[in-house]
Amino acid sequence: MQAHRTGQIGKGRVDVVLGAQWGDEGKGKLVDILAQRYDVCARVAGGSNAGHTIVVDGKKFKFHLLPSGMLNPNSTGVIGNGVVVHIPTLLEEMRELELAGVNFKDRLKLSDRAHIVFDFHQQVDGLNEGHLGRNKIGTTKKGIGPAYSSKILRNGLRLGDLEDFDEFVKRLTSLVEYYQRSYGDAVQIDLDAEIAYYREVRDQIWDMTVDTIEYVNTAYDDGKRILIEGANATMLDIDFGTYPYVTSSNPSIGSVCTGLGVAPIKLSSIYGTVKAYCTRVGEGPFPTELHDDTGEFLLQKGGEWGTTTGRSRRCGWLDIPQMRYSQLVNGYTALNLTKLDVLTGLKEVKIGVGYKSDGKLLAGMPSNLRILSGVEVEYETMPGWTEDLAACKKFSDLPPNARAYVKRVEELIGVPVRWVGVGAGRQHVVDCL
Ligand code: 2SA
Ligand code: GDP
Ligand code: MG
Repeated sequence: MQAHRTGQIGKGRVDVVLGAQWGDEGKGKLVDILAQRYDVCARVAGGSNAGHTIVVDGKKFKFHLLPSGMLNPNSTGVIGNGVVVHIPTLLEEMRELELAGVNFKDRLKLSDRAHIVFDFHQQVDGLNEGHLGRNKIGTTKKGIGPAYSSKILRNGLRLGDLEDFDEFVKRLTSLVEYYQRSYGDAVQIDLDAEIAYYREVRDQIWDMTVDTIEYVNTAYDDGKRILIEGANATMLDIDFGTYPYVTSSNPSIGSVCTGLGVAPIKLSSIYGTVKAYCTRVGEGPFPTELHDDTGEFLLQKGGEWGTTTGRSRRCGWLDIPQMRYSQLVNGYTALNLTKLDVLTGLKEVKIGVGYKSDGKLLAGMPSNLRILSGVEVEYETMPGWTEDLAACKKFSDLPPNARAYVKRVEELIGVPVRWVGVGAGRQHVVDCL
């Protein structure tokens, strides 16, 4: 019997890149850098809400559904069963990247178990944001919540359902009726046009659809190196994040197993990506948020606008209680500390080191948002630096105050910093090894 069928450790390797804060830490950039040395690059959760920007030789590439590792021509992209796929977005993203010179031929595998995001899921996402039944969350309106709702409610459709198209049409019709009953005239669905669209793209999608669980585990047994790209981040996790101001998936470590079908024993390194400061887009508590000139400085200098929606991101200081919680949940083996260059020019740099509520230091991350929103954050202040970091390659190349900042972050979180980001380009990275 083959090793993957018994769940035993084979010859391959599985490493993971996760977002450690509220997203947009720069996961895509690290995945792109690492992917040059991996055979397979996989997405395991979320959908086209994600936005990963990669800059190579000054040229910008934006990824939403496709794994960011696909710029490496030798790596195969996998969209795991835990991802929700909006097919028009996927095809458009492939088309744009093809125009930019990326070849997808035989390089993309879609899980037959991945659920489909329909246009009406996106419409409903917008309706829900308009206060139909809950508070505004500030979603990307990409249909993520409604598509995962269909999955959980068990009336969703999966890519594998495209195999028998007549059955697909029957189930799609029932799903549309369900939404029409639930939302009445507020949703506009042209069922015939939907069916015609899926009939047209069915073969193209079906050609890329496989049993990715078998594919990934066989690759592992064959000694292949697999890189998993997290989308979104721990504080947006439906279980661990600031619920209800979260996304509808599990962007933390658990989804690597449930969203791809890889056993935990096969995982090697877990890289947490953490921005040298902190940002959040959408609603919800953000204890170290800055509403002053420094916040504006970080927004402008960091170019903190959403990769998918263009919304401006809220900015604040690095939050250690949040990072300790993130470490607790994910067990990072090393950190990727990004955007250190953005702090250059600040006279002083602050780090949030403790949360106090009613004068008492809190031990963990409060689940109660009233408490989290009201915490008083204790800060440590460190001297800033003015030197340009762009050319730094080794830790010793960084100016002393920047080195002291990285060391203090490492000490406070208790995880070694392996990489430091010093610019948006693929070459702008310090490898601390
Ligand atoms: P959703 O659309 O249901 O997942 O939104 C729920 C919450 O999750 C947040 N969210 C994100 N936060 C940061 N970055 C994301 N991706 C894009 C990017 C965002 C953009 O890379 O910039 O372009 O605006 C992302 N996707 C979801 C969202 O803001 C809600 O708080
Ligand atoms: P992701 O969702 O975690 O992949 O991050 P995004 O791509 O949404 O946002 C990160 C932004 O910061 C992108 O525009 C990146 O090009 C940029 N970026 C990544 N790392 C660095 C860095 O070290 N320095 C600077 N200045 N920009 C960076
Ligand atoms: Mg992003």
